[in-house]
Amino acid sequence: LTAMAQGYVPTQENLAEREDFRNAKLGIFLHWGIYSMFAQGEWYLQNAVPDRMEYAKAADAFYPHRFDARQWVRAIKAAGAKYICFTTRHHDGFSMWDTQQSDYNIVKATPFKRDIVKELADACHEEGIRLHLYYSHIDWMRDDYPMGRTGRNCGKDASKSDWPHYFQFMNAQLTELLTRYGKVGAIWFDGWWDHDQDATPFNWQLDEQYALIHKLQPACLIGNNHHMEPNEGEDIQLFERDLPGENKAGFVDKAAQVSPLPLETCETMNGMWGYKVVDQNYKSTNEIIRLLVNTSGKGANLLLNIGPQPNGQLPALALDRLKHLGKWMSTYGATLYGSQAGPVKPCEWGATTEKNGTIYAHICPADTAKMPAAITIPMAKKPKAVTHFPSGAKVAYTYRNKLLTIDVPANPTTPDHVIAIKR
Ligand code: FHN
Repeated sequence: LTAMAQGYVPTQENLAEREDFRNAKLGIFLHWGIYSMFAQGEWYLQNAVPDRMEYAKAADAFYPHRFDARQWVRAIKAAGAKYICFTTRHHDGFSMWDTQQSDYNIVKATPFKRDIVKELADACHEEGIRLHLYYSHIDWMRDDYPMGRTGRNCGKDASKSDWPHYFQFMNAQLTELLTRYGKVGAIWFDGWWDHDQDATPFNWQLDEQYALIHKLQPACLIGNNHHMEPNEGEDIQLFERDLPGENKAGFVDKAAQVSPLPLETCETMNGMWGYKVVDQNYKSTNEIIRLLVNTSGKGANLLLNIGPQPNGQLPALALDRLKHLGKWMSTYGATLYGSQAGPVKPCEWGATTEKNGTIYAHICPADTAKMPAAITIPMAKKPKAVTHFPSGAKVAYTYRNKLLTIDVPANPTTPDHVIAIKR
């Protein structure tokens, strides 16, 4: 790190924003771009197209006539999500706003000609939901981006790589994003890992880029999906497809240490981030609830992904999950929003959250056949009250040797059986 990044001191606004983000618990990730038209996920260019210029022609047919930002935002808000993270530009380099830095964008290159980021930002601000912007460090289209381990078979000319030019381009784009669309809750970077196998460490000049972002919007949080310890200047720590501290996804040799920064886990609703027509394998609402409870039980937020269709609509199954999740959150959200990780970390029977001196035990084993007869929670003192949530009915318990033991009904009727324990 250069001198500029050393000793990054977040401003008061930034710290307040971190708290706001920490309390949010649920966000919806949206991967949407011209790749949605090929309906094979957001990596289609890298995976299947030998000539990126042929791929780029798809822009001329992108006309998502059913796109309605307000409808998206309302459905997402009704699900209980407090923020949206939108792919302003993914690795295919296509910009979903009216950027002046390249003509390869939604307004200049498509017949649709509408600034998607603007419409989404306006809808988010109107509905009072945070807006986070995903921004790819990688670009499979531009020659000036110095190729890493991806984008090698799309017909790019490696001899034209020009990092200073590309860096300036990115910063000019980020400046647009942070000056034209009102408050941006976070910039969510992705792609650092493209150069993780370089013989000499690649210098992304993150310090300079982060300083620019914090100068333009001091409260704006920065996250970088690099699967490593946070760099100086980052305000949130991201875990893709892993709970904080896990390494099921196998991105690095060892699981990244969990930092004291606000935490976020991102995961897909089906299997793919971008729309994939054959991927209808959506997680059930109960699975999503369990995932959310487990992330909250780690003190993290869940950023749950949807890949909108090429016509601009959210897939019916995604809408169904949002609706059912919203129903559940309208009652149980109170046990998650503003909570911290509770004393029992995610385990076979579920997880615990804690808020205002009350522990919430969420009993929701993945395998309902493994419903425990009882759960135990370490507590220094006998609890003041143990009740069922939300009914408030008293629950029988024993307290011995600093251990609270609560019997669990054999067949709970809710996907997540919640007990409130007042310290
Ligand atoms: O390559 C991307 C992928 O397409 C997607 O955007 C995910 C989201 O976390 N991030 C990268 C893979 O780590």
